[in-house]
Amino acid sequence: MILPTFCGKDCGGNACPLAVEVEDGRPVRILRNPAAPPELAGCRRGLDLPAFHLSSDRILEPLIRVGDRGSRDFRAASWEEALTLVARRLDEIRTRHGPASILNLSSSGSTGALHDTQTLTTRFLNAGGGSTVLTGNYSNGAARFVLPYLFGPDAARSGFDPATLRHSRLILLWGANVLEARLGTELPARLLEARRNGARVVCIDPRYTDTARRTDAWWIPVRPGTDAALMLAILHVLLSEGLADADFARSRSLGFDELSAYVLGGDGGPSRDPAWAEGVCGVPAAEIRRLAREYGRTKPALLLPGYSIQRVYAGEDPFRLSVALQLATGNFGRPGGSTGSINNRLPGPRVGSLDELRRPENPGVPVLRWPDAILEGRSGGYPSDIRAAYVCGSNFLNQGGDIGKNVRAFRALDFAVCHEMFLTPTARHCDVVLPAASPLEKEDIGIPWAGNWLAYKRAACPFRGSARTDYDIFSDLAERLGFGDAFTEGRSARDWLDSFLAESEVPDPEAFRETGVYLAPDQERTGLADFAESPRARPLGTPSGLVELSSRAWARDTGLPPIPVWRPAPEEPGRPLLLVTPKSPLRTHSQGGDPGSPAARGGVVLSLHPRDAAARGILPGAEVRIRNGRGSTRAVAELTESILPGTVSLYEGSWFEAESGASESFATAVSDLGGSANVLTGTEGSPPSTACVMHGIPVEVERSGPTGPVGRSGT
Ligand SMILES: Nc1nc2c(c(=O)[nH]1)N[C@H]1C(S)=C(S)[C@@H](COP(=O)(O)OP(=O)(O)OC[C@H]3O[C@@H](n4cnc5c(=O)[nH]c(N)nc54)[C@H](O)[C@@H]3O)O[C@H]1N2
Ligand SMILES: Nc1nc2c(c(=O)[nH]1)N[C@H]1C(S)=C(S)[C@@H](COP(=O)(O)OP(=O)(O)OC[C@H]3O[C@@H](n4cnc5c(=O)[nH]c(N)nc54)[C@H](O)[C@@H]3O)O[C@H]1N2
Ligand SMILES: [Mo]
Repeated sequence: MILPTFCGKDCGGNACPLAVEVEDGRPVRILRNPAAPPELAGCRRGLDLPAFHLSSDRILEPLIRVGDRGSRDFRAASWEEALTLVARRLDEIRTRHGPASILNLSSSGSTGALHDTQTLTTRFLNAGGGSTVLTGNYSNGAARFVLPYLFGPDAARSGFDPATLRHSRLILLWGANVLEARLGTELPARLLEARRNGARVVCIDPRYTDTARRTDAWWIPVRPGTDAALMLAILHVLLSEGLADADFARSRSLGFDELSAYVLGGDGGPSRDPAWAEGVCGVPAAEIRRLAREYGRTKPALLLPGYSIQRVYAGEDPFRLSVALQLATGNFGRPGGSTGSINNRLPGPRVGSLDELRRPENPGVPVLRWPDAILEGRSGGYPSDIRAAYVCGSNFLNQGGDIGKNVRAFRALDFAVCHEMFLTPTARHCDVVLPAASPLEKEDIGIPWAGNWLAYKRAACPFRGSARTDYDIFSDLAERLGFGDAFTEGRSARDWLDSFLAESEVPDPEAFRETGVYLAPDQERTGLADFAESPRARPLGTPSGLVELSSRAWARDTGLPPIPVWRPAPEEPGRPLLLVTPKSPLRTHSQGGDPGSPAARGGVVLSLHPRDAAARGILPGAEVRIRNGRGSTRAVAELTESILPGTVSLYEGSWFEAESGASESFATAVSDLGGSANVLTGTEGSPPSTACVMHGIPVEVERSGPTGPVGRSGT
């Protein structure tokens, strides 16, 4: 039997239309969905769905912790016992300390119109009286913070459809590794198509990625966290060599002249020219000039900023400058161009989805600061004293900054419960772990990360063990806690899906359920094209009606200059290397980040330049330690010319494994054996958005263990 399916992972695709071949209730393999256009192809992570579903590491029954937090000591329990315990503990804590004493620690382990782990958790907690919630996100927190200052509410339609790449002559992938770390299902195919049609691709990235290799790109290695300086210098060349379309920019933005004056040194500071930028970002001045000239002369040019360039210190400004560059070159809002905003900001097809039952009174904490909020509470200036955490679809102990602090925070909780498929580092710190259904065990409507289409899947396989869907777990718990009706509104999962389709623009829901794909009529939208065409007739919802490159609101709210400026990160003496922690092409975040996983091929690798290795006596394949003041972790050295000297790279998502086991105090620097990048990152974040800083982390690397190769086994 072959059925339409999709992963529903928060992987940059989310709902790639796939098909699964099932035999006797077991998934055999994943195929392309024949009803989907070839551009909507899946990736290797989708092909791994059966392996995850069938994995012998899956949790198949409820677990109750019997050892220390962080240990693997759990005992199996019945659903009855486990849910009775969870209901009792949540009820006690909420009654004694109020709803805000429960922290919603959910994320996007599963996405979809119904089985969206974040929405389900929020709905459950809100139906029961509320909770403390997390604000912003780890993905694009700095960009989301700053874009409304530029575009007002129109930030929500500032992206582009990937099909518009067919018009592009030049494509600037600025920290966007789209063939390995997807930013939408369709982008890889459209990028390769544009390349075949002769568009030139530029990859601005400290690593020479597969994306650069496969598009034969012009590689511009840049020091992590310095893109704003490079952007300012490009603007300098455009302005001083008469390549800027100043009339276009002036008529569509506020502050172009103010920004130009800053670039030219009119603020009394240095001229932000290529020679200045070379000293900051490491790109030779002559190369910057060549890039600026090619960018200024080739139209249309599409600038796609990856989220990486804002997951750094002062990551707000590169996003304002990418918009400024698209305005300065006249590419803003033109087909084959872009606004310079994040790509997935265009509305998808109309379809119903589960409602969070919003409670505006819920106190909020910036996501990066969740451990601080637990540890410090109201006395530390946070809005609530947190006693319990509800974890669902997240592995935040591993994925949030500063793992040592995250462990301390979990230890300070009275109670923590989680729904999981695997015993992740976060799950190991919970009191109760409830077995969650796999993507192949659920029926849902898939809402893609980007694009004007929808996917659909039926439950292809029966539940393994006693796993249940998050919806069913929450329904049961809500019933026990006395708010079952508020949570379910008397509907089954099937009833909800019927109602979502009834509210949708999908003309033939039965055909959609059969094929698993619906394409909306317009597949080639250019965000803010109407405004770019006639800025007076179609003003934006900003105070000036224009793109606010200079924003009074920004200056008022943040105390920073109204225009984007270069804000250097604080230096850390003795830590000369800058660590980047990008996405692995093999996995979605930490899913498969454990050594036994089907996606763990190759072990934990630190990529570094031979020059940096030689200076430290590190041979290829040697075991190394990467350390800074927060902690240290371990990897196997890969020496490569495909990385800028001075930068080292460790994929995010490997599972944390404390060197001295669960008994360690974690009061001082944490020693990790698992290759988990976040023992090295912090929770301070980038001012003013408090967004996470996960690239450009100052570290030192040293040889550890035997001097010779230890093979690629990793941990
Ligand atoms: N395979 C895979 N793809 C994914 C995901 C996944 O887990 N796995 N997750 C999805 C999610 S949730 C998100 S939010 C997005 C995130 O997407 P991004 O944030 O764009 O992804 P990253 O891999 O962090 O970074 C992309 C590239 O930027 C480079 N880079 C790092 N620092 C800098 C810098 O300072 N300047 C420049 N110019 N380049 C830099 C990295 O070397 C990397 O090649 O990815 C999505 N796609
Ligand atoms: N150092 C560093 N850290 C990073 C990043 C980085 O670039 N560098 N990237 C950040 C980004 S962009 C993001 S979005 C976050 C992601 O961080 P998380 O949101 O924590 O993502 P995952 O690690 O994928 O964890 C999702 C969990 O959900 C579980 N799961 C899967 N399906 C289901 C289901 O149906 N139900 C339930 N209940 N659980 C399920 C999975 O097994 C997995 O353990 O990580 C951030 N952390
Ligand atoms: Mo993300």
